[in-house]
Amino acid sequence: MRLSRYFLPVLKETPADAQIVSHRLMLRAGMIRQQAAGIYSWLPLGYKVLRRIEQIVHEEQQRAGHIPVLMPTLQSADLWRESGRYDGYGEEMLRMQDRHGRDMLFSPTAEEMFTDTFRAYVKSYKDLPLTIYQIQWKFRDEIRPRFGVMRGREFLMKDGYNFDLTKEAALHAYNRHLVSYLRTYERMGLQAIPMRAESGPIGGDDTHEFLVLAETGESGVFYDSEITELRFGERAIDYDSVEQCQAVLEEFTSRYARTDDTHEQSVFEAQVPEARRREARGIEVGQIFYFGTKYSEPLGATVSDGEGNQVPVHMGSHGIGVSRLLGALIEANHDENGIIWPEGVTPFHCGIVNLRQGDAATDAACEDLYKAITAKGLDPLYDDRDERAGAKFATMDLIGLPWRITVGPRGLKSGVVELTSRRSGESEELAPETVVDRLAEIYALG
Ligand code: 5CA
Repeated sequence: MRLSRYFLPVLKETPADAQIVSHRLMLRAGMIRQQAAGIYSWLPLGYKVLRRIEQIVHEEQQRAGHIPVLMPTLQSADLWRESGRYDGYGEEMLRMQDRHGRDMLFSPTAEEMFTDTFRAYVKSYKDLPLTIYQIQWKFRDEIRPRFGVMRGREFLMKDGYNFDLTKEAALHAYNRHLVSYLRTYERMGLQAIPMRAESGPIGGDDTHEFLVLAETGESGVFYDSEITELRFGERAIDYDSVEQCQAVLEEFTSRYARTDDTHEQSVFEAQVPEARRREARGIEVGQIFYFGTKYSEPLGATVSDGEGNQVPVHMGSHGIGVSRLLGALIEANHDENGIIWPEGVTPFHCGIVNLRQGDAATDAACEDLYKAITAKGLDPLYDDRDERAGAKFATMDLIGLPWRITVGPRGLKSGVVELTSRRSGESEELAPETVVDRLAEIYALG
């Protein structure tokens, strides 16, 4: 993409009403625009990152054997009356009526809709296990939407639902989700810690939330520094193996504690040597639940068990805050000049800065680089505007592309361009062909 033809409405001023750094940077980098409290438009740069996050979530869900579908956002209140949640859900549910006076709502979550779909088609234990999921917009009329996409009213969620014959099978689905979530966050360059949690309106006794470590997180946590070294992407995990999925869960047991839970803390302190104890704050980027037959029973989602009985299926639901992840990623990856995207989610793989726009040799070198990088299957952003070098660098730093190639007449005379890492700030002078190979190498590995 050529910046002169792109739509990147960066702001010079720091927006006064944005309290946390990710919100400020998303507005300044022209990623989102607020349309109403907690409701945002996704501008090209923000939309690109959102799509990359979605893509990773889809790939990791399907690697775990889960099947994508798409359900409506507007749902009939009658279905929610069947589960008993229509009256109980409270003010967070946005309710409306259609022209016939029928009660409708904008889905804040979708246990009822998925259970209804299941009961309509699946009748036998032979069709289990089954896990279906969607990535779809949700609406929760939060009393205090704040921090940009971090606590929105409209937000994008991956929500998945497992249907199993027995409690044991459903707990395997729970553990499988736990492992696949750890891989998902890791691919985005995030360190996530799964912690036992409260279930709230979703229900059930077994639930873990996933915290990404960042200063502005809402939850305080103690953790064992060794768990930040666990790498899931490098393991050949068999998602069908009950033992392998369970063993991961066990790797985390007693190696973290909520700062407001004295019982967890004493277990943690007994288990983890002092030198390895760390304290941090975390942002909740996902949560998994096992709730048994809470929805299948009232909605009549039963299957034949092969022994002549109709039994309600055991279920769980599993959410990832897809739009919130953009905020969490920026909270965990930024400096005073702007965002620093991890390679796994960056909107463009690199930036090309032309220091002397209009100079025939510099323009030609930039064009050649642009073509060569594109030919490798990468997506560069070429700053071809007639702007000062300082302004071009500031834009690149703000939008946070991990690699910047700077092309100027002086370097070209000695056959080199400059490759700069956004994260370390270090630069190297290299021949243009070497830069192209280097980028191809970085992204093949990343
Ligand atoms: N039905 C279950 C799992 S599918 C469910 O709704 N879980 S949840 O309530 O925990 O939401 C899942 C994830 O969505 C949360 O972990 C969080 O990352 C994200 N989320 C929840 N509320 C908001 C919000 N107001 N703004 C942005 N993200 C949110």
